[in-house]
Amino acid sequence: TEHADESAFAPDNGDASDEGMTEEEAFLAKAIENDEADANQEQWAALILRMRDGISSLARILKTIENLNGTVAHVESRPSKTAGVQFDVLVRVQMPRSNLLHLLRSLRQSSALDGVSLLADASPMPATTPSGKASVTIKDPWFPRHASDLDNCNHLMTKYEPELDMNHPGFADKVYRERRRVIAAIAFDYKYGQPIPRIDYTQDEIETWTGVFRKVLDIMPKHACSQFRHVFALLQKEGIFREDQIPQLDDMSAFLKKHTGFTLRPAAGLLTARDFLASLAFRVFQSTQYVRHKSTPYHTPEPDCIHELLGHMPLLADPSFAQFSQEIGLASLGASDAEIEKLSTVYWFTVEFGLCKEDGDVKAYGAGLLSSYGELFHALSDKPEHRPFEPASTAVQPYQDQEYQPVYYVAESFEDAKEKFRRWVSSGMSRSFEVRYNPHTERVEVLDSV
Ligand code: HBI
Ligand code: FE
Repeated sequence: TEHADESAFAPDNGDASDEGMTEEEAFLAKAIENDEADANQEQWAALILRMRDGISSLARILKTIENLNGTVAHVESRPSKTAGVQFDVLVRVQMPRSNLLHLLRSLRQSSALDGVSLLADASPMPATTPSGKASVTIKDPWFPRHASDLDNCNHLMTKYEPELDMNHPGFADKVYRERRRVIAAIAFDYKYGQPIPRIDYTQDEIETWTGVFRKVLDIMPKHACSQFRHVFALLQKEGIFREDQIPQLDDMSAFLKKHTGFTLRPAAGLLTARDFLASLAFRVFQSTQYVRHKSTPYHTPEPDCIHELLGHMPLLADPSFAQFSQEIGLASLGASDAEIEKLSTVYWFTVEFGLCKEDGDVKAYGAGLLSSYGELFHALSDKPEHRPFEPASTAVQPYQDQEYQPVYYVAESFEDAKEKFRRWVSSGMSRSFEVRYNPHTERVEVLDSV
């Protein structure tokens, strides 16, 4: 699966003072000169690439690394604070020393880059925090303590970026990629407390929305759980859900706030599980704002705002479901990587693909089912297996993100799922403290246990 959450980005103080060879690079060059035999030795290194415009040239750089017999272990991007640089991209590689030196020299000549830093001798995965604070032990992990700390929780998984994934439906579409870049910039610039900028959606984008909206209207009466249908009707009544208009995140956020205190933040794409789950602890949902490529209106390899709005938002306005979501978020704060993986899996089989009982029938409540026609009918057919939701076993069930699931979990109710989840968390997590959310201060309080 996909998680490599710990970031090795150093604090970004905005100064890119990179004149000529760095100390590490000089050291590397000398080591190779002095000892020819050493040139083929495999070396771990972390590079920080300062991309001038967009991350599209990253694909080419990664290809170069591959050609130089390098192995890319980790890629991470974040918006840069340096003027004239759009993104800082951290790339952790393992490659022969001489090739590494060669790579550095050619990167330094690249017009796409404003500079490269080499963090030599980076071990495969050093313990640092998303905020780049000094190395920490598992007992003292960094995690957001206040809703405003989520400004630092916007690390993207690069798995499905249209600029990097050749199979992405938007890969070859320049106009689409530019649109994505503009909308992603809004998310990267966003700070806690600001209104979410409105997007003037194009006719093409609205058409894609209309198509999916109609399908949801079509399947909902028979297959969606009652809570989903209830909120959906409210959203229609308030004019937020209409077939001829894509809802603005800011309006949706205000609606959710009234019902459950949930609010939205704009997200640039698929976030790391750790960042995404952490926001749920604050009743914040990080939602994408772009629309899938028009060539694949009923399928998207990554979340888009149609999926978030139609699939996720209705239930975030349901008190019981909102609380269940927040519990998953709270459990993720300070969790180990292995625990984050388990929590993601629980999230996957509940919030994304969950089924529940209702008056003797099985209904869908998962966003991935309610916003995707095909999988919904598969899930409710007799092909896949239905099992009762049980966090301990659900958490270790392998899942599919390319094809339909072979197994779905059926909850008795949101209340029951929440109770079971709570019990599982209190019996099985490794952390030595408990957390409690204070809604008045929007702060997570840490309670030492034992
Ligand atoms: N990022 N923007 C965004 N939207 C999601 O729905 C999302 C995410 N990152 C991870 C994720 N969902 C889940 O698959 C779990 O890994 C938590
Ligand atoms: Fe989703």
